Amino acid sequence: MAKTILITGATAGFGQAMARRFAAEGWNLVITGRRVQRLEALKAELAPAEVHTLDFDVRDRAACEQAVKSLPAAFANIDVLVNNAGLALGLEPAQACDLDDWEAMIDTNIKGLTYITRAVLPGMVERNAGHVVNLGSVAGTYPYPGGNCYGGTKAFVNHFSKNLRADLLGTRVRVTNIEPGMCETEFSVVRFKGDKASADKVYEGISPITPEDIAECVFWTTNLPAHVNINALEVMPVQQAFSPFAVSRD
Ligand code: NDP
Ligand code: 8X3
Repeated sequence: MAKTILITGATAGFGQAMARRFAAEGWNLVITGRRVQRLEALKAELAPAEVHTLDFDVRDRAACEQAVKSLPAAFANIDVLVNNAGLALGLEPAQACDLDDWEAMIDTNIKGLTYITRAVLPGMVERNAGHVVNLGSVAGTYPYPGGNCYGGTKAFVNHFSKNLRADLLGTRVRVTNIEPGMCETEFSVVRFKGDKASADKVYEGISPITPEDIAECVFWTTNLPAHVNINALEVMPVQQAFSPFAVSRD
């Protein structure tokens, strides 16, 4: 029987690439996002794969619960949940940030992720099978100027993922935090609020990770033998690495 994957944020970037990757392998898909036309276009593209679309905002707790409850029987037993919907907004220093941006990141990257997880998890535990894959980030481990609240939300995702594992011990439910570095998707266009020129500069002169690279990581992680749990997978482009500590001298 075909397995079912639910991917939040499948209208762009990683989510869209994952949808294509899993559909090509014969999985049934539940794809979500706010942009309905993109969901429908992706569903049409993925035919004859079995695809169910759900358009809702992950910041809306009732909508998240209702969306999971509304799944038709053929899609209701989720084998893999990918909590991918998320965003960064702004790169200003903390003291100059827009509090609305911070709230949107917290509501999406933290609260939305917990709403969906809480709705899907009981079914996985009941079936004693399943895999929750969260999209964290290198920003959740390594601080950088302007990362402030975005990095904080991804640090939550990192620790929440590990704590889920602690609670799920004794079940066969797996949890993985995927932690990508720089990847060219719509991520930077969203971060710079539609300023495509600034977004393009982020990736100038480097070969960033591609959405297909991350889709491959998720596919590999979720198709390992059932006794193996990848706790976290940190993935960077070769052209991205670390700096020494910054020091401000008098
Ligand atoms: P994109 O901007 O390309 O895609 C983001 C997806 O999230 C879209 O499908 C969007 O759908 C969805 N989304 C955003 N907000 C909401 C919301 N409130 N409700 C429902 N869906 C929402 O970004 P990426 O593919 O790059 O990012 C995917 C994940 O990976 C994010 O969690 C991001 O933080 C993380 N990440 C990205 C990195 C990168 O460099 N690109 C690196 C590390 C992590 P729609 O707008 O239709 O609702
Ligand atoms: C996004 C990765 O390095 O652009 O999560 O902050 S980075």
